[in-house]
This record gives sequence, C-alpha cells and structure tokens, in this order.
Amino acid sequence: MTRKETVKTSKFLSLILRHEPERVGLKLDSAGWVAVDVLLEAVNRHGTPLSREQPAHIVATSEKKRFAVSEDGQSIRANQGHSVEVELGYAAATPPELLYHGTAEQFVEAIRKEGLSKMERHHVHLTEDKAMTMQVATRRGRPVLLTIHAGDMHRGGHTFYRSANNVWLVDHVQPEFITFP
Ligand code: HQG
Repeated sequence: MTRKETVKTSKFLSLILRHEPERVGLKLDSAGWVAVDVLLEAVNRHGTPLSREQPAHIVATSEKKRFAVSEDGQSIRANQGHSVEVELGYAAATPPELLYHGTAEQFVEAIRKEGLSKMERHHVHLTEDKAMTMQVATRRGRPVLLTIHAGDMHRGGHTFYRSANNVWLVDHVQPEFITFP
C-alpha cells in the first residue's frame, strides 16, 4: 500500500469504528469491537474495497496507534475518539503533572469561559505530546497550545483514563486548570 492509500483507509476505518458503523451496516459490540471478517465483508459490500491485509497493516504501522486488534487476533476497534456509545473499559490512572491540548484560535474565548468540553466525543483528549496535539489543532485553524494542570485536577478529584495509545481522557477541564499562552 502507498502512504496515501494507507492514510485514506485509516481515515475510513476511523469513520466506521468511531462514528458511523451504520454507514456500512455494521454494529460494534459494547466495547467497540467488531470481527475483522465481518468488517471486511461489510466494507466491501458497500463498495470500498479493503483487502484482508489492509487493517492489519494499518494497526501495525499507525504512528498514533489509533486501532487495536483483540488478543485472539479476530477483532478490531478504535482505541479512542468515539462518538458512538461504547465502554472502552480503561482503568482510571494518575496523570503526569502537566498535559497539553491543542485547540484553534477561534475557540479560545469560549474555552476561557467554559473550559474544555468533550463536544461530539466521549471525553476531552489530552496528551503529553505537544507537537502532535498542535498538528491536530491545525486541522481547525490557527493552533493554540493549552497547558492543563492535570496533577491539580487529579488531586481535586477528577478522574483520568489513559487509552491504549496514550491519549489521556477526562470529562471536562475547568478554566482554572488551563494556562493559556
Ligand atoms: C474544541 C486526534 C469551543 C477543542 C487527536 C477541539 C485527538 C471547544 C474541538 C483526537 C471547547 C473538538 C481528538 C469549548 C473544546 N468551546 N471549542 N468549550 N472545548 N473545544 O476533534 O481533541 O488523529 O472532538 O479544542 O490526537 O481536537 O483523530 O477533539 O478543537 O486525540 O486519531 O473543540 O483527534 O486523533 O474537536 O481531537 P475534537 P480534539 P486522531
């Protein structure tokens, strides 16, 4: 697969496994898993040719480890980022003192007032990787790096989860825990 094909397929899998499984007539289980065979059959039936090797290739090569294969090798799911109802089953964890969230300039005013909200997803996504979150933020406008006082939040009773690909997940971040540039 060329890099371009890999990116395109990865985006399509993100769409199906996080947001719109019904687009190809699929249902994810309660933890977001679907059998690879069933996925391939559904996707091919709906006119997006996907070979048996492609999902495995994407799981193995995705820098951001967006997808996971189950222990028995039969199923696949997205590690985070869903808008469909799923219970990923991550255990609560203690975050590092500081985490980061890249946003776009036009959202800063609202975030100063309301804090960070989960919007369409199940959680607010935070990370230790400044470069990566700034890269994501450029998708939406001029990127702005917010520093999140995760240690203070955690000591204040907020629950943090860490996804299998090291994304930190919380319900909401109040403005007093955010340092703006
Ligand atoms: C913003 C990538 C106005 C928020 C990354 C963001 C991530 C507010 C947008 C994953 C707001 C939501 C998710 C408020 C937050 N008012 N705007 N109160 N609170 N926002 O896509 O974190 O490449 O749902 O700053 O690595 O940008 O897809 O969240 O700009 O983990 O695998 O509302 O996407 O992963 O956008 O990105 P999103 P996100 P993948």
